[in-house]
Amino acid sequence: MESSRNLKMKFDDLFDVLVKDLTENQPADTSPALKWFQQVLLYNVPHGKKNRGLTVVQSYEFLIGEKKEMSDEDFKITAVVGWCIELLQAFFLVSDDVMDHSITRRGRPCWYTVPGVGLIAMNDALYIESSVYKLLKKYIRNKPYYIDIVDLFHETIHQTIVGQCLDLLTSKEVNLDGFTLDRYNAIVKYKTAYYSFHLPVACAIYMVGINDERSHQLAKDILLKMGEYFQVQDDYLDCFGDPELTGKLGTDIEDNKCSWLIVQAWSKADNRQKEILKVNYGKPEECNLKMVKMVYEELNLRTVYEDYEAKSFQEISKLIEGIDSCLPKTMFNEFAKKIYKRNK
Ligand code: GPP
Ligand code: MG
Ligand code: MG
Ligand code: MG
Repeated sequence: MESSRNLKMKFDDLFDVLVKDLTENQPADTSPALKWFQQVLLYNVPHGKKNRGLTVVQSYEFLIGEKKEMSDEDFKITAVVGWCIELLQAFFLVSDDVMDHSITRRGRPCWYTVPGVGLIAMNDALYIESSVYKLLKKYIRNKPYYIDIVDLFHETIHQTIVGQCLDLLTSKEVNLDGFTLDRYNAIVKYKTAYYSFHLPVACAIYMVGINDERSHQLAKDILLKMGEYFQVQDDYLDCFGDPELTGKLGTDIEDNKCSWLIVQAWSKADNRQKEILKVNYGKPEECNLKMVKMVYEELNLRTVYEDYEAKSFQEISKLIEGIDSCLPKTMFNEFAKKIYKRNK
């Protein structure tokens, strides 16, 4: 099996090729758009952790088994599909940062705040999305799994948009009683878990030729659980993370988001604490933030989170242990290990 550093370097190298695919040999009368889009891609796509993209390649390696080497062709097409997920992620993040009024992303100003960009960012997001299908067509249109992968991308985008809609509508609630754990779980399943966890592995499963409903369902159950856990971490880091490491400044409290922290706080708070949360949650001033964070500290949410992390990791490990199909447990374990106790 390829060392993960080597694999990452080869994966990174492919990006320039894909940028060329999308911006060269196109109709000459679209030239200014192509130049612009090249900047969009360079700014927004390659600067993340790339976990989602790399997972397609790594999962494929696990699925073909220890004994077989991955061919150069296999590497290329799995990496292309991986980059398509990174493009999808860029499409979501460019849009999400506008909707969440965010300031920084991956350690740099959010794209819509860059001088000269503004709301062009909306079209840029759509441009990135539509490019995914250009690349899939160019590289895998003759493969037997082409239709499954294209369909999976369509389904996943739909699920993510539904999740984002739930996230945005819930953040308009004035009554914190609406921030239930059930609502929270629905938001994170749709807005994060499908595209971040289910999509990369499900692509790899299709690409090795596994089509049976049961294997796909089994993988989905475990991956959605991991995705839920990942978004709880994201919510925790929004408030308690180090922006130097996460590359972004939190906005959940100001944005009145149905974050894991407020769901926990609301369920544990006494009347005084509830009053403080009611007055200060969803407000923009520094003093409002401070009051909310004070209640979080009073309720020991850092410890509540650590307990959740340990419990959730155990639950996921148990689910993985129970796998009784051709899917390799190591594939899921590696994935779970990558995110356990993450700080970025
Ligand atoms: C993460 O939410 C979810 C997304 C980025 C999906 C966005 C979906 C769209 C259809 C636009 P988040 O706002 O907590 O992420 P972050 O903390 O990275 O801003
Ligand atoms: Mg958001
Ligand atoms: Mg956001
Ligand atoms: Mg967040």
